[in-house]
Amino acid sequence: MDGFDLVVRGGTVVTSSDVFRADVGVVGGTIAAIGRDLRGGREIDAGGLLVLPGGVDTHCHIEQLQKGGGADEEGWVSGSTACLAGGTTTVVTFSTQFKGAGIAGPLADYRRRAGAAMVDYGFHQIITDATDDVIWREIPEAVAAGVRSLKVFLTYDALALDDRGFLRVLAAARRAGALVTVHCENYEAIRWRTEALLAAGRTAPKYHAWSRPKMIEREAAHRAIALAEMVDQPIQIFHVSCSEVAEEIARARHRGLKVWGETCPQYFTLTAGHMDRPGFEGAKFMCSPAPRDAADQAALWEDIRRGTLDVISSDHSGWCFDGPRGKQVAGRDASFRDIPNGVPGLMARLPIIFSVGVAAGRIDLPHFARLIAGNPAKLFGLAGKGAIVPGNDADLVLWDPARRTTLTQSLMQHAIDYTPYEGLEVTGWPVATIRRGEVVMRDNLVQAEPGSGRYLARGTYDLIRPTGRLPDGFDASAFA
Ligand code: DUC
Ligand code: ZN
Ligand code: ZN
Repeated sequence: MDGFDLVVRGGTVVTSSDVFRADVGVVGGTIAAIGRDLRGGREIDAGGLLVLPGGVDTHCHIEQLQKGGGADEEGWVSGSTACLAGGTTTVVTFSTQFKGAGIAGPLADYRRRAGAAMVDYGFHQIITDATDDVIWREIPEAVAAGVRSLKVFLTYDALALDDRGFLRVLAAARRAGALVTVHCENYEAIRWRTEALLAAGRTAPKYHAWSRPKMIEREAAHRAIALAEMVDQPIQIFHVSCSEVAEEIARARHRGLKVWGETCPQYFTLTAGHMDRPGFEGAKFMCSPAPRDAADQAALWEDIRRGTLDVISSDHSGWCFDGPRGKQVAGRDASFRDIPNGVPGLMARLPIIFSVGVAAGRIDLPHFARLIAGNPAKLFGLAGKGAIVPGNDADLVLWDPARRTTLTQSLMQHAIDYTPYEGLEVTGWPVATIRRGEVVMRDNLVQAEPGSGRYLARGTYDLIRPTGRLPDGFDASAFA
């Protein structure tokens, strides 16, 4: 067969279910055929390489607005560059609401800023203030504009919703037809332990983990699931750090609830011990929930294998280590309470998960493809993304499964000034990234036009339809 604009020839294609030798033919940026002996105007030799779906990162923070003004240090051009260099072609990032303000204004600002994107993108809307106007007018408008997921925080002074506020958001999402993602940690328990640690003079970065032990995450996940069950609203629990939380998800799923779980590379590679480095160095590894220990990592792999956790995102956060705006915003002697949470990982996500997952023999190739692309695309309604099938966008990564690389800051193409994975040796590396049929990265060199990324307005889809099971059969979301 000929007449393709582009043919990726002779690679080993990895779909969500199979692995086989084939050519991939592209017409007009879309996968037109998968087969043998395809011919096209341009051909790329993929002999000896895997052909993977372009990565879909449904939890990453790019150019997020800060309360005091300005945005965090990862902009759309640098963030997209890091994504494409690491094999990710689609992201869902965040629009934030500040308490006391609405969501339409910031969302318009995020849309404008994302005009520079070089990856395809969508937004989750963070809700921190469940006012009547936000709940009854602004959320439906945002969802109608294609922002089909909301994020709520159950902790953090500036972000946390109380249970009533959370219920109101769940109800609004149910009415509008949106997924709710949840940061699960118990706010009051963290406050109490933090007060105690600070009073005891335990202020170093390592005490971040002490301030939020696993039961704090588990309790919040249990509560989030119970409240979501009461409203009959599908949720995804973000950044699951330990099996205790996955157990809550498994139990919910067993009962037929629509509850999904995401985890991140940091929970397979970092431990609380990393935060115990001398001086302020431990701040580089500080994220929430906190990294746990080696036994927790092993248990988390079991949750991946069972399918309880079915998405691995980066949770990339835009805090530099040096300088006045990032980890040291409160000074180099700041207590753990005042150090911003989050680690960078846009570029490292696929190499790490391939290495510790596939190369280490823990998961097979289709499972890898589902975790980093297929499942997030399905769960978040990203039509045409996440899988190598005819009709989908031709988002592909040519992957050398044997190449060994030592991760180091000079390889990362993000704007952040460090990587928490410094010195980590990985097996498997992206050789080329193709976005909608265009080769946008080759041998670590990203060549894409700022503004060539597309906004993905997400329409309604079956997966997040409520189950129809309500306590007493009463749909409270119709009234409050
Ligand atoms: N939660 C996130 O989702 N991202 C960064 C920090 C945090 O606590
Ligand atoms: Zn979070
Ligand atoms: Zn996050």
